[in-house]
Amino acid sequence: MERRKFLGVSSISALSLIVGTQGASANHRMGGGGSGSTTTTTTTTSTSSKALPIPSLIRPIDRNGVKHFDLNVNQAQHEFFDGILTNTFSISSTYLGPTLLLTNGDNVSLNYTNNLSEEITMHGHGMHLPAKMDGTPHQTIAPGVTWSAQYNVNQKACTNWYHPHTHHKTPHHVYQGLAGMIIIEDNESNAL
Ligand SMILES: [Cu+2]
Repeated sequence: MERRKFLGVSSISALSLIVGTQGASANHRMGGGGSGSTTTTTTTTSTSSKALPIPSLIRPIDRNGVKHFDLNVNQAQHEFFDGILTNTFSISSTYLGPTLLLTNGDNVSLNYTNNLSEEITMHGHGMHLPAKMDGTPHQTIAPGVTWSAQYNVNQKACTNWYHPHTHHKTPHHVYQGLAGMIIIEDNESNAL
């Protein structure tokens, strides 16, 4: 029981650290400016005062026995620092995407709607599924199009993640915020 909870929470936290890392580097750059000419004692105040963001956990909508997750890929803005909006990509949020809770044996449909002005792909990292549902670099989702990864969940409890695999653009898309966790539960684990 504790193992599953630990794995789930630690993985979500690890993903959240992407936010923290991005924030820290931006803060570092911001902090470097304008400090050369002053001789007064300065109090270093960090603009990184926000709580660590944890992506929300969403449960699917059941349509005729298939569990649907509707995921909207958008351009967005996220307030990493108070009063400063940073342009991001997001999945039904302002940065990163929600955590999806699946159960072994589920029939699922992960419906990705690309509201960006450029093509993407969406890949289920660690998922055991048919190749055509994998979201490879060849399976592009054009702007304005919805692509659904539909399959039967057939693997033990584990923690995976989803992210783009767009040719030559995977890092850019992930850094911009296109990534989220997938948690699979089974009858040997405890649901969150
Ligand atoms: Cu991957």
